[in-house]
Amino acid sequence: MDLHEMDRYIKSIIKEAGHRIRNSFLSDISIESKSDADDLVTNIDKEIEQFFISRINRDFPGHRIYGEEGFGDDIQDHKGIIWLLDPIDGTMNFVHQKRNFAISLGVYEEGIGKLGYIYDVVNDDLYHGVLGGGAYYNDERLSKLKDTVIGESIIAMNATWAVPNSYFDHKGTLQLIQDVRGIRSYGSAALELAYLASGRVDAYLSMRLSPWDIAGGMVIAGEVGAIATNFNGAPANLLEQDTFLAANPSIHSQILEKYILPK
Ligand code: 2AM
Ligand code: CA
Ligand code: CA
Ligand code: CA
Repeated sequence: MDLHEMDRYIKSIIKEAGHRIRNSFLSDISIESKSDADDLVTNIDKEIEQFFISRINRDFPGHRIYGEEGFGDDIQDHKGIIWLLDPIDGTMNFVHQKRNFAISLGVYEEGIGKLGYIYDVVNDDLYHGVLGGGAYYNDERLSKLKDTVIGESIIAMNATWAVPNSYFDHKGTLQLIQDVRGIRSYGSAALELAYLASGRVDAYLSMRLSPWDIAGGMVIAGEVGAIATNFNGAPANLLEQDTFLAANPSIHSQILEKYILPK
């Protein structure tokens, strides 16, 4: 695959999708719940996923698509070229705030992330990464992450993980909150990874993310030296939902070992 040519193509369809999403603010959107009352999806999430799929199928026959809303392929393995797409990451923000959401896209070949994109639609800010070619914020090259320490770090984390939950002992995350400089919750995993890559936060963690939430961001964050694993320290497998920690390399293992406590 010609990464340079695909990069140009992807940027143009992402910008077109962003235009469609911004236009949707002018008309009524229909909102439904998925797994529970707070897990929202709109007709725009679905339409944008279908827009990408029709373009990719037309222009890259043979590539497969793994999208949150289920209009793509049934992906059970890493074979060939797979586009991992979240048409709107941060749907709750899209519905309630009309900002703080993103299009998230990663292109993987045989399980290896080659291209990654996170598009902050309302701010028209594009983060992207090319394997071996660097990470960029609106085409400005992002520098490698500089070493830090827990006490001077800002961690992005949903408050849900600091109260008793079924995944991990929340006493660990409570201690982390006390030890770091600050905590931020943006409500979009993709944006949180973009902020890690651009040095605005030093780590992002979640007990429950899906492949399309992290696929694009992993390529971008990887290019500036961030480390991304599940809570067992294993690489994210990108086939199913899992725990997730992406961090500045100087604090990644410390967060896992000291603050992520199994139940
Ligand atoms: P979404 O908006 O695409 O659904 C919010 O903290 C982050 O978690 C968002 O990236 C959101 O993605 C994701 N998220 C929301 N509900 C989720 C769920 N039930 N399972 C997994 N991820 C979820
Ligand atoms: Ca969703
Ligand atoms: Ca998502
Ligand atoms: Ca989504």
